[in-house]
Amino acid sequence: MYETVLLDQADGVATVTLNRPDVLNSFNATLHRELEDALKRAERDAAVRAVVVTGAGRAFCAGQDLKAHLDETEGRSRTIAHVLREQYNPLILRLRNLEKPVLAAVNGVAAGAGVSLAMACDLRLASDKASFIQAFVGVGLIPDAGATWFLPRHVGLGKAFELAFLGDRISAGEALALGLVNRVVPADEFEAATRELAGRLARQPTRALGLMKRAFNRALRTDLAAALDYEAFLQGVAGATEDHAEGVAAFLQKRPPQFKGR
Ligand code: T3D
Repeated sequence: MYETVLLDQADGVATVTLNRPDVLNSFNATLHRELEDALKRAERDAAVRAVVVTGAGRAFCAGQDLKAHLDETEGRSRTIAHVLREQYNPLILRLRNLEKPVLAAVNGVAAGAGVSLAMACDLRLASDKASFIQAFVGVGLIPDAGATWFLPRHVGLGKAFELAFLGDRISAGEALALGLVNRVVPADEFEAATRELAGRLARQPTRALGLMKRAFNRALRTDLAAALDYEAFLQGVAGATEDHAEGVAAFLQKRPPQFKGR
């Protein structure tokens, strides 16, 4: 269906694989277009209740394709801003606003906007072969694709400065200690662990998870009173779902709930 993305769907999970392994799944315009389209499909398909973003081969994503960039654009300093506005920023916002759980399965190295992509997902599961680099400084750029927003929130301001200023490669274990990833698993268990976690997410009450995402997104930019008010509003929506009724019935009947995602 696509040239640079694989889209697979099973058991309520859509897996979107960046598929440019020869260039460590770095972004060109085609990958941007196809990734957007794949995410849009996953968002609209009611049978999809969790989304996994991962990379083919040994890398997760090495950020912007530094070779393709020169071929695809003219007038470089002007077009970097253009590429960010036209390609990266909509992608990051799509991920943050997608009202289904999105898991980054970080199979290998993530660099530059590749780290931003992982940070824009809701959860990050890393292989112990994964590593993370704020590679921007190495090419004289600033962290982008949301990195200035996500990174200090995940690791704190002091560590964000260190990672951004020095551009050092950190291991999956260090990323876990910093709170940049949720879990690290051995490489030979990574696919099974990804399937297991994504499957669990897909069996949760999907509407409630989507509303939680909306609430967290909003709470990051409001005060407590506004967050409380918005929680009350969204809880009214969650409370009217079939999954809420099922959760309460299952509790009272002392059985596991069977959520349907509606
Ligand atoms: O439009 C804009 O510019 C704005 C957006 C900017 C967002 C950004 O992401 S800026 C940051 C761009 N990314 C980088 O600077 C990372 C560049 N890559 C690396 O530093 C290293 O490749 C890694 C640390 C990620 C991995 O190192 P290693 O030693 O495991 O692999 P390698 O040998 O460097 O790379 C393997 C191949 O992938 C190699 O090709 P070759 O020599 O086998 O033909 C290499 O050139 C290619 N590759 C890796 N990263 C990129 C890439 N090709 C194009 N673009 C890349 N980003």
